[in-house]
Amino acid sequence: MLETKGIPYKRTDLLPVISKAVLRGMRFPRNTVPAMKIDGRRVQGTGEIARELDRLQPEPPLLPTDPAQRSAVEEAELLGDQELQPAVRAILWWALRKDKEPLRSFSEGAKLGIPIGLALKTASPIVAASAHFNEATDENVRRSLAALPATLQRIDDWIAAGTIGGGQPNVADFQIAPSLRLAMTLDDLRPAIESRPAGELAKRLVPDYPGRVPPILPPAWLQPLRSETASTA
Ligand SMILES: N[C@@H](CCC(=O)N[C@@H](CS)C(=O)NCC(=O)O)C(=O)O
Repeated sequence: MLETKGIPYKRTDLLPVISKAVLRGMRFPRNTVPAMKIDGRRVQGTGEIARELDRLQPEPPLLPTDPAQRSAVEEAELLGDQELQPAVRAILWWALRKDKEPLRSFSEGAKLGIPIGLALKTASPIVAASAHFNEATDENVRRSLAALPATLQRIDDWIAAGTIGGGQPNVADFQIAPSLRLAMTLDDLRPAIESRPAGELAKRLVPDYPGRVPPILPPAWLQPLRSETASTA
């Protein structure tokens, strides 16, 4: 979003879980990333950051001014934040708890301030805690996978309607595309996403995304996505 506005910035990446303590230590009101200090103020969360950036520098807008367009974008934003992202996180942490080896691939290019090897040594408790915080239970992952085809269809429909996926990305694009891109790091999920409009949008907005998880999910759990790939082929 900062790049869209042409605002220069310095980025720091934080390890999951450790991020909570760091943000508290920096006196941010909540414990989630993204979190930004701008002109001495602390602004946190994709949505709040977008609205603050629009206030500081209105052009190009991250939220449409037309009321009907704005409420459509806000509906898409909500789905990205409340449905898509939690589902993808639960699936990813479930997979990483089964096999930690792919974690190394996610650290590529991270600006952590400590060596990657050292960071990876702390991985076990972080993966366990993240799996817990993100409700990476068998039941939740199965439910998330079953709900994914409908979520992807809603995203494709918003792209067709021009709510997201336009030439000028808005806050809903920025809320949705990174989660789609994260989902595409899983070999199990990528085929169901990459060739549809949602996948094209994710690749366009987030061309480089580190991380790759080889197939690991039980095939029966992936059935809802398989039939989806077949019916859209
Ligand atoms: N989509 C949310 C993301 C906020 C969020 O849930 N961030 C996660 C990471 S993606 C977080 O910091 N969780 C704390 C943790 O996992 O320790 C937003 O709009 O800001």
